[in-house]
Amino acid sequence: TKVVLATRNHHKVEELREILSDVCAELGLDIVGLDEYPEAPDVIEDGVTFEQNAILKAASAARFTGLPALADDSGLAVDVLGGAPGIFSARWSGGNGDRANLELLLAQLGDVRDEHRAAAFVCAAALVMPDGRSAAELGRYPGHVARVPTGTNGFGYDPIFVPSDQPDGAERTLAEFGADEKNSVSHRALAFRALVPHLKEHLRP
Ligand code: ITT
Ligand code: NA
Repeated sequence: TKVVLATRNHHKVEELREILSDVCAELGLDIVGLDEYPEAPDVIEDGVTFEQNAILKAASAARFTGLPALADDSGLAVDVLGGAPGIFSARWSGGNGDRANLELLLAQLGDVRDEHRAAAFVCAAALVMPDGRSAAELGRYPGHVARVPTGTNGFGYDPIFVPSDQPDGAERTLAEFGADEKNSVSHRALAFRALVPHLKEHLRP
Protein backbone atom coordinates (compact mmCIF):
# COMPACT_ATOMS: atom_id res chain seq x y z
CA THR A 1 0.00 0.00 0.00
CA LYS A 2 1.24 3.43 -0.92
CA VAL A 3 1.14 5.91 1.98
CA VAL A 4 1.88 9.59 1.43
CA LEU A 5 3.87 11.60 3.98
CA ALA A 6 2.50 15.14 3.71
CA THR A 7 5.78 17.00 3.49
CA ARG A 8 8.28 18.39 1.01
CA ASN A 9 11.03 18.13 3.67
CA HIS A 10 13.32 15.33 2.44
CA HIS A 11 14.92 14.91 5.85
CA LYS A 12 11.55 13.98 7.32
CA VAL A 13 10.87 11.44 4.55
CA GLU A 14 14.27 9.80 5.05
CA GLU A 15 14.00 9.70 8.83
CA LEU A 16 10.48 8.33 8.76
CA ARG A 17 11.34 5.53 6.34
CA GLU A 18 14.02 4.44 8.78
CA ILE A 19 11.84 4.86 11.90
CA LEU A 20 8.98 2.84 10.38
CA SER A 21 11.06 0.32 8.41
CA ASP A 22 9.86 -2.69 10.44
CA VAL A 23 6.19 -1.85 10.31
CA CYS A 24 6.44 -0.92 6.61
CA ALA A 25 7.90 -4.36 5.92
CA GLU A 26 5.26 -6.05 8.06
CA LEU A 27 2.28 -4.21 6.54
CA GLY A 28 3.71 -3.80 3.01
CA LEU A 29 3.70 0.00 3.15
CA ASP A 30 5.58 2.24 0.74
CA ILE A 31 6.10 5.80 2.09
CA VAL A 32 6.30 8.53 -0.55
CA GLY A 33 6.71 12.28 -0.04
CA LEU A 34 4.66 15.05 -1.65
CA ASP A 35 7.37 15.43 -4.31
CA GLU A 36 5.42 12.78 -6.20
CA TYR A 37 2.45 15.19 -6.17
CA PRO A 38 3.77 18.57 -7.34
CA GLU A 39 0.20 19.86 -7.73
CA ALA A 40 -0.78 19.14 -4.13
CA PRO A 41 -1.94 22.38 -2.48
CA ASP A 42 0.12 24.11 0.20
CA VAL A 43 -1.54 23.83 3.58
CA ILE A 44 -2.18 26.84 5.78
CA GLU A 45 -0.89 25.61 9.13
CA ASP A 46 -3.25 27.66 11.29
CA GLY A 47 -3.76 25.15 14.09
CA VAL A 48 -2.68 26.19 17.58
CA THR A 49 -1.13 22.83 18.50
CA PHE A 50 1.34 20.47 16.83
CA GLU A 51 -1.42 17.82 16.67
CA GLN A 52 -3.85 20.16 14.91
CA ASN A 53 -1.25 21.16 12.30
CA ALA A 54 -0.25 17.53 11.71
CA ILE A 55 -3.90 16.57 11.15
CA LEU A 56 -4.38 19.57 8.79
CA LYS A 57 -1.40 18.49 6.67
CA ALA A 58 -2.36 14.81 6.57
CA ALA A 59 -6.03 15.54 5.83
CA SER A 60 -5.10 17.76 2.88
CA ALA A 61 -2.79 15.10 1.43
CA ALA A 62 -5.36 12.32 1.93
CA ARG A 63 -8.01 14.43 0.17
CA PHE A 64 -5.71 15.30 -2.72
CA THR A 65 -4.19 11.86 -3.31
CA GLY A 66 -6.97 9.53 -2.14
CA LEU A 67 -4.27 7.65 -0.23
CA PRO A 68 -3.78 7.07 3.49
CA ALA A 69 -1.69 10.05 4.61
CA LEU A 70 0.84 10.62 7.36
CA ALA A 71 2.10 13.98 8.56
CA ASP A 72 4.69 15.33 10.95
CA ASP A 73 4.42 18.70 12.65
CA SER A 74 7.37 19.41 14.83
CA GLY A 75 9.51 22.07 16.44
CA LEU A 76 11.72 23.14 19.29
CA ALA A 77 10.07 24.37 22.51
CA VAL A 78 12.35 26.40 24.82
CA ASP A 79 11.19 26.64 28.45
CA VAL A 80 12.55 30.11 29.22
CA LEU A 81 10.87 31.44 26.05
CA GLY A 82 7.48 30.08 27.16
CA GLY A 83 7.65 27.20 24.67
CA ALA A 84 8.72 29.30 21.66
CA PRO A 85 9.52 28.85 18.85
CA GLY A 86 7.25 25.77 19.18
CA ILE A 87 4.74 25.51 16.34
CA PHE A 88 6.42 28.56 14.76
CA SER A 89 9.85 26.87 14.52
CA ALA A 90 9.92 26.59 10.71
CA ARG A 91 9.43 30.34 10.17
CA TRP A 92 11.04 31.74 13.32
CA SER A 93 13.27 34.13 11.36
CA GLY A 94 10.48 35.04 8.93
CA GLY A 95 11.26 32.51 6.22
CA ASN A 96 15.03 32.96 6.02
CA GLY A 97 15.84 29.29 6.46
CA ASP A 98 17.12 26.84 9.05
CA ARG A 99 20.44 28.53 9.73
CA ALA A 100 18.85 31.95 10.29
CA ASN A 101 16.25 30.34 12.58
CA LEU A 102 18.86 28.82 14.86
CA GLU A 103 21.05 31.94 14.86
CA LEU A 104 18.05 34.03 15.93
CA LEU A 105 17.22 31.59 18.71
CA LEU A 106 20.83 31.67 19.96
CA ALA A 107 20.72 35.49 19.94
CA GLN A 108 17.44 35.50 21.88
CA LEU A 109 18.92 33.26 24.57
CA GLY A 110 22.12 35.30 24.74
CA ASP A 111 24.31 34.14 27.61
CA VAL A 112 21.47 32.65 29.66
CA ARG A 113 23.14 29.96 31.76
CA ASP A 114 22.94 26.26 30.84
CA GLU A 115 20.48 25.40 33.62
CA HIS A 116 18.03 27.90 32.07
CA ARG A 117 18.41 26.67 28.50
CA ALA A 118 16.10 23.64 28.88
CA ALA A 119 14.14 22.77 25.76
CA ALA A 120 12.45 19.87 24.03
CA PHE A 121 11.97 18.79 20.47
CA VAL A 122 8.30 18.00 19.96
CA CYS A 123 6.70 16.03 17.13
CA ALA A 124 3.06 15.30 16.40
CA ALA A 125 2.54 12.32 14.12
CA ALA A 126 -0.80 12.05 12.33
CA LEU A 127 -2.57 9.47 10.19
CA VAL A 128 -5.60 10.44 8.12
CA MET A 129 -7.45 7.84 6.07
CA PRO A 130 -9.19 8.74 2.76
CA ASP A 131 -12.55 8.22 4.54
CA GLY A 132 -11.58 10.85 7.13
CA ARG A 133 -10.77 8.64 10.12
CA SER A 134 -7.73 10.00 11.92
CA ALA A 135 -5.29 9.54 14.79
CA ALA A 136 -2.47 11.64 16.23
CA GLU A 137 0.27 11.00 18.78
CA LEU A 138 2.88 13.28 20.38
CA GLY A 139 6.58 12.66 21.02
CA ARG A 140 8.74 14.84 23.29
CA TYR A 141 12.55 14.65 23.43
CA PRO A 142 14.14 16.68 26.26
CA GLY A 143 17.46 18.49 26.23
CA HIS A 144 18.92 21.98 26.26
CA VAL A 145 20.04 24.63 23.78
CA ALA A 146 23.80 24.75 23.18
CA ARG A 147 25.74 28.04 23.07
CA VAL A 148 27.29 27.45 19.64
CA PRO A 149 26.23 25.26 16.70
CA THR A 150 28.18 22.00 16.43
CA GLY A 151 27.93 19.04 14.06
CA THR A 152 26.80 18.50 10.48
CA ASN A 153 24.30 15.61 10.61
CA GLY A 154 20.53 15.90 10.63
CA PHE A 155 18.77 19.19 9.83
CA GLY A 156 17.06 22.25 11.30
CA TYR A 157 17.91 23.01 14.92
CA ASP A 158 19.96 19.80 15.41
CA PRO A 159 23.33 21.66 15.66
CA ILE A 160 22.14 23.58 18.75
CA PHE A 161 20.15 20.88 20.55
CA VAL A 162 21.88 18.81 23.24
CA PRO A 163 19.71 15.81 24.20
CA SER A 164 19.52 14.87 27.90
CA ASP A 165 20.69 11.52 29.26
CA GLN A 166 23.42 10.70 26.76
CA PRO A 167 25.67 7.67 27.25
CA ASP A 168 28.52 8.49 29.69
CA GLY A 169 27.08 11.96 30.31
CA ALA A 170 28.25 13.18 26.90
CA GLU A 171 26.99 16.60 25.73
CA ARG A 172 26.87 16.12 21.96
CA THR A 173 24.39 18.02 19.84
CA LEU A 174 21.87 16.04 17.81
CA ALA A 175 23.87 17.03 14.71
CA GLU A 176 26.72 14.93 16.16
CA PHE A 177 24.51 11.86 16.45
CA GLY A 178 24.54 9.26 13.68
CA ALA A 179 21.27 8.86 11.76
CA ASP A 180 20.63 5.44 13.35
CA GLU A 181 21.13 6.86 16.79
CA LYS A 182 18.89 9.89 16.22
CA ASN A 183 16.17 7.77 14.66
CA SER A 184 16.04 5.37 17.59
CA VAL A 185 15.48 8.07 20.25
CA SER A 186 14.14 11.29 18.69
CA HIS A 187 10.81 13.10 19.18
CA ARG A 188 9.92 11.84 15.68
CA ALA A 189 10.72 8.24 16.61
CA LEU A 190 8.66 8.53 19.81
CA ALA A 191 5.65 10.05 18.03
CA PHE A 192 5.58 7.65 15.09
CA ARG A 193 6.21 4.60 17.27
CA ALA A 194 3.17 5.64 19.30
CA LEU A 195 1.26 5.83 16.01
CA VAL A 196 2.14 2.24 15.02
CA PRO A 197 -0.91 0.64 16.70
CA HIS A 198 -3.13 2.99 14.65
CA LEU A 199 -1.24 2.05 11.47
CA LYS A 200 -1.81 -1.62 12.25
CA GLU A 201 -5.50 -1.02 12.95
CA HIS A 202 -6.15 0.95 9.74
CA LEU A 203 -3.63 -0.41 7.23
CA ARG A 204 -3.33 -4.14 7.87
CA PRO A 205 -4.01 -5.78 4.49
P1 ITT B 1 6.37 20.25 6.42
O1 ITT B 1 5.43 21.23 7.07
O2 ITT B 1 6.24 20.19 4.94
O3 ITT B 1 6.31 18.89 7.05
P2 ITT B 1 8.51 21.76 7.64
O4 ITT B 1 9.98 21.54 7.58
O5 ITT B 1 7.98 23.15 7.39
O6 ITT B 1 7.88 20.72 6.63
P3 ITT B 1 7.28 21.88 10.28
O7 ITT B 1 6.24 22.88 9.93
O8 ITT B 1 6.85 20.69 11.11
O9 ITT B 1 7.99 21.24 9.02
O10 ITT B 1 8.45 22.65 11.03
C1 ITT B 1 9.40 21.94 11.75
C2 ITT B 1 10.45 22.90 12.27
O11 ITT B 1 11.13 22.29 13.35
C3 ITT B 1 11.51 23.24 11.24
O12 ITT B 1 12.08 24.49 11.55
C4 ITT B 1 12.52 22.13 11.47
O13 ITT B 1 13.80 22.50 11.06
C5 ITT B 1 12.43 21.93 12.98
N1 ITT B 1 12.64 20.51 13.30
C6 ITT B 1 11.69 19.53 13.30
N2 ITT B 1 12.24 18.33 13.55
C7 ITT B 1 13.55 18.55 13.69
C8 ITT B 1 14.63 17.70 13.93
O14 ITT B 1 14.50 16.39 14.03
N3 ITT B 1 15.84 18.26 14.02
C9 ITT B 1 16.01 19.59 13.90
N4 ITT B 1 15.04 20.46 13.65
C10 ITT B 1 13.81 19.95 13.55
NA1 NA C 1 4.51 23.59 11.37
